[in-house]
Amino acid sequence: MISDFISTSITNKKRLFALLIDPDKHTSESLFDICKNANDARVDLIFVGGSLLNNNIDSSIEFIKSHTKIPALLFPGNLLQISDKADGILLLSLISGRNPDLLIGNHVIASSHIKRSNLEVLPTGYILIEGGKTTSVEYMSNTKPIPADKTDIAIATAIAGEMLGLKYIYLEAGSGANNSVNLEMIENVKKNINIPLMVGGGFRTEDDIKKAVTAGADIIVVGTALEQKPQLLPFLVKACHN
Ligand code: 1GP
Repeated sequence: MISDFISTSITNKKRLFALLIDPDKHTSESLFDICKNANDARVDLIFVGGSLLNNNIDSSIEFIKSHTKIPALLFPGNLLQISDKADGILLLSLISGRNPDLLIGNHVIASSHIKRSNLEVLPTGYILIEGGKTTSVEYMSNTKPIPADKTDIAIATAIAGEMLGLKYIYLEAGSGANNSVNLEMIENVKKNINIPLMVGGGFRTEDDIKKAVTAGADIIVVGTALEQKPQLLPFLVKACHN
């Protein structure tokens, strides 16, 4: 089970690196390369998802699964991105927003389908934080992010998510954010919850990742920086693991 792998790693003080792959940003050649690099760099998890859906999600995941044994989790940007070819799904409830479809509506539509699949479900409180520009997730979700300096609201939102029974919290600055989630917010959210904390959006350097891990992130998610500079992957993974 992926959830066991995550909790055992965290118990052993190992932080995990999740590589975000947006199938729409890849050709089969670049997907092959990124899978090979992910194996070599010892990436822990692969998240698959994006804001749109141009490439077929089933075939993208089948391709990924045929080139790596790293667990592949759906990170669905919308209902079309559900595929039982993956190992699991981050079932995201956008708890920072007040869009009922993204809090519960889409989950109702997809629940029977997901239940019939073999997907392992990871119920995740998804918290969007202002990242210095309008990101795709903000625009597509039609929700307002929590302002970057409102740590108290982020903490209260994360606590509420945990109280509602969600098993993971994901602090998201948005793909390609100018500013990743600030360290004070990571540290204070982490102090106030007892479930694993994922953090993503705008990480570009080893230093960004080291600082986020030190502040309390259990799982670091990186996508855009590696689309732009795939050669960074081993260094970013190392920064997360050390
Ligand atoms: C986006 O948190 C992820 O949902 C990753 O963000 O693409 O900025 O790395 P980046």
